[in-house]
Amino acid sequence: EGVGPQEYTALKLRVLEWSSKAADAIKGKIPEDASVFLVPATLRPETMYGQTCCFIGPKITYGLFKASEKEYYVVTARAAKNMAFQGILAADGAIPEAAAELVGSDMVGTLVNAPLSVHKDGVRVLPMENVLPTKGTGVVTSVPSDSPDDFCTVTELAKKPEYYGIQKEWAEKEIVPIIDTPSYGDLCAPFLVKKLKIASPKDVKQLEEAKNLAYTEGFYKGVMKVGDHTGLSVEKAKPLVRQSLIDAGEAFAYAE
Ligand code: A2H
Repeated sequence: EGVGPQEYTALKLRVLEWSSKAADAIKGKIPEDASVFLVPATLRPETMYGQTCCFIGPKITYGLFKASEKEYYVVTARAAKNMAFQGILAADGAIPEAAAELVGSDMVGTLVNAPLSVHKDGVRVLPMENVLPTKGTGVVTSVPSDSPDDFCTVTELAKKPEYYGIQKEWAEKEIVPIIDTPSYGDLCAPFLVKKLKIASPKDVKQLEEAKNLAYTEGFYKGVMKVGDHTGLSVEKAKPLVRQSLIDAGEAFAYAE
């Protein structure tokens, strides 16, 4: 953890189709014509092309918070409070009240639109035990090509779909290369997970090492392989991708 404030990009993943449990929990609590977004906080906006699913903590409680007349955000109450202070929610700086509450596990299977993702038909909400309720928004978008944590979790989910109460194919969306690196190739996270012999999301120590290696290599030596900034270094592409997402209304700045 750094000392200064962490500048995240908060991405807006619009709900296309709720899981049945989530649909029941929010019924009648928000206007029929409102859009609801799951809002993951990321430090790697340039990797959003590679989103294959969206993680929630199965035991974490989330709220639907009003951002405008027609938009609601799904985040933890803690994040909503920070957002209100930052002028992001329609709460006028007051402590925001959730229009509805949802437990993470109830949202599993929900289909969301992931901005920039190569998976244009949407991606599924899936459970991740390692999501911390005390960091970001409690929602994590999954980019298994470049995040060892994400790769390890989708691999685990695809191994035991019944145990996790999901459909196997939800965890098996194609992982496309988005960033090329000199040392680890163009699928940095799968490469490092294999190299360090990481077997499950419980190998926390090796995952930490893989995460540091992937981050340093990707950020300082990576080159974009997809999108408007193909051929540009990650270092230069990152702020450009972030700004275009914000300009398109698909993301906003969030700090904590
Ligand atoms: B990152 P920092 Cl491709 N619990 O986004 C656990 N992890 C969380 C979280 C939470 N509540 N909130 C955010 N995160 C993840 C992309 C990514 C990320 C890539 C590579 C590395 C990476 C796609 N997942 O993060 O502790 C989010 O995953 C490695 C550092 O605030 C977010 O960025 O520094 C990052 O951790 C924020 O971690």
